Amino acid sequence: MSQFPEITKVQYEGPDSKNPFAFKHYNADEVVEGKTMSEHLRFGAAYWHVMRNGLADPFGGPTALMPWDDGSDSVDNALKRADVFFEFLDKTGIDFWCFHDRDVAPELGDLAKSNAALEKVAEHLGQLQQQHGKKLLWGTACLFTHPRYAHGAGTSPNADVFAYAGAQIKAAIDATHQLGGLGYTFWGGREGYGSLINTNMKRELDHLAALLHMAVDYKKKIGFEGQFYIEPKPQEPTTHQYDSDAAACLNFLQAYDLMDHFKLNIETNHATLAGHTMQHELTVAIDAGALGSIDANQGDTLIGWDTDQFPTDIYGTTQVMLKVLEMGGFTTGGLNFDAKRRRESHEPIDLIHAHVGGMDAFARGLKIAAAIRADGRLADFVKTRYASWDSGIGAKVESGGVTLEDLTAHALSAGEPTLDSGRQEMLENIINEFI
Ligand code: XUL
Ligand code: CO
Repeated sequence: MSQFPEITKVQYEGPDSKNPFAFKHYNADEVVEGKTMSEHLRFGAAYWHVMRNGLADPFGGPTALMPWDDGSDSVDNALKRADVFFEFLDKTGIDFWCFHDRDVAPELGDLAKSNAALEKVAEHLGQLQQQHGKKLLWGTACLFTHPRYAHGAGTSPNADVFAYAGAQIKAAIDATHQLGGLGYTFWGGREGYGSLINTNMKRELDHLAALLHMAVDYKKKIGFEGQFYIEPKPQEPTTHQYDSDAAACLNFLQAYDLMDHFKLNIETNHATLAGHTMQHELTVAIDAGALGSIDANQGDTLIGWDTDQFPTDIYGTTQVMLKVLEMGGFTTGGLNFDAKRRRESHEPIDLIHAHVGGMDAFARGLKIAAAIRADGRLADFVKTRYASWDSGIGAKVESGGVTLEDLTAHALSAGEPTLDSGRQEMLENIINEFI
């Protein structure tokens, strides 16, 4: 029985369409800069938001209607949910998906039972993937919901909890591998602290690195070729999370000799919480050769928490797509909608509206970004702004070997530098020409 009977499959109808169930901009097979839109955008749906998010908030319980869900923690219920999820992927035309172990299968009385449940559900998910022609973008382990992880998982002061987390990661990597996952994400929901009064930060970080090295070893051992990602977030749930932003993650990876094995999964709302723009976070990751994937959403600048809204801001999606195109596109990664409906949008069909809007916003961002690149004025301006580094003293500094004495000799002969305008407003106007 269909759970989204209002629609068959969302189709592209073009910008003039008034059909709420049609794409106005996302035309999967349309070619932009030599690739189709679906190849560029690689949309993913988050199992935890689509199937498991009841839309509760700190002041009130769940509102989401899920007529397919009997509310039990049974494997049977988990199997039925999976069927609905793949109907949803078909109808929206989303090619990829992401999951936590505990989204897809229940946590049962003990680890062995939970592992068995995950294996059973993963088998069914594998069949559904085949039938529906969908791919797993990444899997992950939920190491933050259960009370045992209250003090952390890989950074818990309790070694037994650390071991439990390792066991859960092993099983989640197994499931991801079995499902042909293109990646595996580590988001350290509880990897941080509430207060330094009771925290040994150095030991906690050493332990986290040890756990990640074990994951790298295990991945090699079983022949899992998916990309490992770390997802930065500065706070919430903990006061300070160790993977606070892209730069902190890169520093951690470098300090513990993990750079070769990880890329970053950057989320827009997490950038906002870190006090950075998404553009900043993407640039930091790309410049280190480490942008792997994106959790596509947006925050509310009027609320200081992780609201995980669907991306609708065209300016924002344009900035993201400018960066993705500049990088040469995704390889293993994609745009995973780590986004939830508002608590008031409680009907199943709102899931469709939300994703259609996010897909269209990114399709527009892609087209606008491609037009800005074809125009070339922005890139030319930046190139010219740095022209003094292409010859003379600038080129010598870049190729190395220049001393402070050399700089002094140059400054003495060149005299007071003349500065060109940064023309920020003119460049902002150019972007608006295309939006
Ligand atoms: C939490 C968050 C997670 C990760 C996966 O803010 O973004 O859903 O993406 O654990
Ligand atoms: Co996320």
